[in-house]
Amino acid sequence: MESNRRVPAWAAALVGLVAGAVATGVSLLAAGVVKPGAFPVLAVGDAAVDLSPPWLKDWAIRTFGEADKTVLLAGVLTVLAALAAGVGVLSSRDTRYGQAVLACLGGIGLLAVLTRPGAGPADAVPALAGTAAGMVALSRLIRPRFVRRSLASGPGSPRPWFGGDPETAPVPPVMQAGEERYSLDRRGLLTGLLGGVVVAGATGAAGRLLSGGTEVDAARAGLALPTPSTSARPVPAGADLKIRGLSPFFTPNRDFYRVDTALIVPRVDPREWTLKIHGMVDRPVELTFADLMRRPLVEADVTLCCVSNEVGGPYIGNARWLGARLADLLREAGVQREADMLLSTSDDGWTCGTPVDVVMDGRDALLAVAMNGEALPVDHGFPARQVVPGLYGYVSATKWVTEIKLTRFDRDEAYWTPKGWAAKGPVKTQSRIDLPKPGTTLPPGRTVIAGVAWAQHKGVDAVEVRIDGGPWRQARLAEAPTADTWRQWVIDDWDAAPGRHTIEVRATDATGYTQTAAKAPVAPDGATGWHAVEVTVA
Ligand SMILES: Nc1nc2c(c(=O)[nH]1)N[C@H]1C(S)=C(S)[C@@H](COP(=O)(O)O)O[C@H]1N2
Ligand SMILES: [Mo]
Repeated sequence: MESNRRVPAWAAALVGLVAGAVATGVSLLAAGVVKPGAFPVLAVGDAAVDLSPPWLKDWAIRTFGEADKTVLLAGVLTVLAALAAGVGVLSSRDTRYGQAVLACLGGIGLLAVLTRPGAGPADAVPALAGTAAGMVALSRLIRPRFVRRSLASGPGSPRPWFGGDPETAPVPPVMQAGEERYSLDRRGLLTGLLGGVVVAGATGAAGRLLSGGTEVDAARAGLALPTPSTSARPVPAGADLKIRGLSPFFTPNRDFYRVDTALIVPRVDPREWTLKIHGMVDRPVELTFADLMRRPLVEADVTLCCVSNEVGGPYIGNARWLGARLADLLREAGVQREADMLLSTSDDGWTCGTPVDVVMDGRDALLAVAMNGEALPVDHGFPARQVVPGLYGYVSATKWVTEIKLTRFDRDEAYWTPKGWAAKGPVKTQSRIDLPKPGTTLPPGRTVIAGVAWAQHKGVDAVEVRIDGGPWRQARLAEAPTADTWRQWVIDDWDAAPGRHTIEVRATDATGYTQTAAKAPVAPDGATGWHAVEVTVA
């Protein structure tokens, strides 16, 4: 395509970008119709999460915290935009090259979509439709029809860029002559690009609307929570010291940490949700959400924490959960003697391995439907998730859970195990200083030191604090309703003298174990070491 040579690189890049946007918009629309999870951009991001090595994931969680997914999606979109611009430039040399690269990109999206857990043939539609739309947009836009004679005189208006058959449209004589008498028809280019942007925007918005899950939000909002058959133990009045800056005893849902591998959280309609309990059981069970809500529901206060929480880190929260006892459900299914693992799977294919004996030992291991008095927030597993006191979330707390398979640890592996995390993950006794905040400057005199300590299902017996490596002092412990929650602690008579100070904390649990000073990283089974905070008194 000789004439294409005169499309300047920046215009060609813009054309590529718009064609890419059209492809993305159309595939988003198709995904809205077929299945939101079949949006290829998302599938590529999901695949990137699954394929990236553990150190990269740890680094991403450490660096971006809970924004890690936004950063990843932004990354995928940036790479996509760069590639689309490249496709535009290539097309301005030879449209076949551009089209070929575009087809390859579509193929990658298709592959990602089809290899997602639970993908069916229909999931191919968004990737195919998007690629086709992108190719059409590219071929329409990259024709040299937005170049025109710079010396053109008379009323000749620029030829239409979109619509009209480029093969039959008359080629301006000057172009045939191959003379360098063209300049960019900015208006033609602009209308072309605008048209593409409109198509991309409209299809994209429609797609978002269709997959937006407004129905799920409505179903969640309309849910009436049954009264518990067993209420939580009353929370002692002294459980919350109500000190400003200290984590409250109950973490409000909006402040509750979120950790999962989902780029866009699964929106599961409770009317379509079922839970299958199968594998090494005598009587496989399939439960609907209505079945679950009709069961006796137990209320329990449980502190959930993440194995990726660094010493002193934020990935911990305490909530009041309402749910069916997993042990009852398992008994109904009849767990066979050799089964020692509950392999649970979420709607988006994530898996989690929980020891059967832990779930059956009488603790409040729940299939939860509510958190702090409301239906589970979508981010926290609506309509149902597991909660097991005493285990890190990655081995217990499956959100959007749809399947529980009874199996054996020597036969099956959950999501994080082959990626370098321990197959079993009991929570390690830990403590954190919330006040004073690290790095702050405080006035001299009486200063409150306060925080939380946890040893779920064992219970915290003591918390000690020391300053500048001096003698350990007993902190005053707030009460807790059970051993399954964290406990607040406080030292309110530290007389802070001017200078720099290091405050350290350590907890002792009800088994008599005192936190080790030895620092261990979060992988493979949880960090150890004492939380230390440095402050300046001046
Ligand atoms: N479906 C699903 N459930 C999941 C995870 C996940 O990646 N996917 N992550 C687990 C981990 S590692 C933790 S720590 C808890 C966090 O639960 P939260 O996000 O409600 O705080 O969820 C667990 N449940
Ligand atoms: Mo976690």
